[in-house]
Amino acid sequence: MTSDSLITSTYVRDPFFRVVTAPGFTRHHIADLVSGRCAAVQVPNLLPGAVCGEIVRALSGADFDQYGAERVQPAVMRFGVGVSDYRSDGGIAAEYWPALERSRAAWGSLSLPLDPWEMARQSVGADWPGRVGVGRHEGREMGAGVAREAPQGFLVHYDDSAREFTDQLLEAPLLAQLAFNLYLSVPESGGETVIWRHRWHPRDEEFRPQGSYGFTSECVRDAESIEVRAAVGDGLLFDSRNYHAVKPSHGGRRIALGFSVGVAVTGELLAWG
Ligand SMILES: O=C(O)CCC(=O)C(=O)O
Ligand SMILES: [Fe+2]
Repeated sequence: MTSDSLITSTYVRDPFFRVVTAPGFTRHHIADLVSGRCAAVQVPNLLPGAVCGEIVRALSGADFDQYGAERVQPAVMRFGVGVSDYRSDGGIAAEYWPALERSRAAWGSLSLPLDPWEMARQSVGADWPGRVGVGRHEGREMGAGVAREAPQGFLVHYDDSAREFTDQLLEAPLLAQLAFNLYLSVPESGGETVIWRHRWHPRDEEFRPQGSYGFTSECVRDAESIEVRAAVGDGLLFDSRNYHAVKPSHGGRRIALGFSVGVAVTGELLAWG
């Protein structure tokens, strides 16, 4: 055996960088995600398939908007507003608030039999000792989340409000930030979520095309990764500071409800879209 093959064959994985599958989210899962003892927690059947189908049917007649096309290519569609499209000088652009009002009205017009955001927050926080709610910014409640569809997937990127917003995003300072997704519809193939054991480093900027939210895959070439294939109704939580991407979908729509979850100094879990 040459020393080269020895090096490649002794590639060691981090036993903590794994996907945990569980019947429900617990406080231990959230602690493990924040402290790096797991990479993602997947809860099958968080929402019954029939309810997912009902929401998908309601959304199929709805007009999705596109995330800012100069920043997000290939295109990602959204129903509802995401604050990432309303960043201005390190803070929230004034136009976010009226857009959020329109988004609330649009969600209201779907006349869903239940509030999926409230339901999703309750399941993330079912075992959490503190309050679970929607984050506030200068006295105003943020958006609860967005429905997203990315037929061509998401590029390799990370989400970290502490870096993206130099102003404090929520009233309560945050200790950690997780990403939550609930998959309402999944394609026959593709659409996997890939998470890398790598966090932003200044030298990564050389892999970010000017103005893009995403990085080229070179950025994570040496990093360990895990892949999550979700089924309809699955909930997924992960630390969004780890780089992640979504593969293109084939055969059928991939629609997910998504929001960020902040672990606040107040002991609260605070969601925002
Ligand atoms: O749709 C997914 O699986 C992940 C989307 C994403 O980038 C996020 O939730 O931050
Ligand atoms: Fe993300």
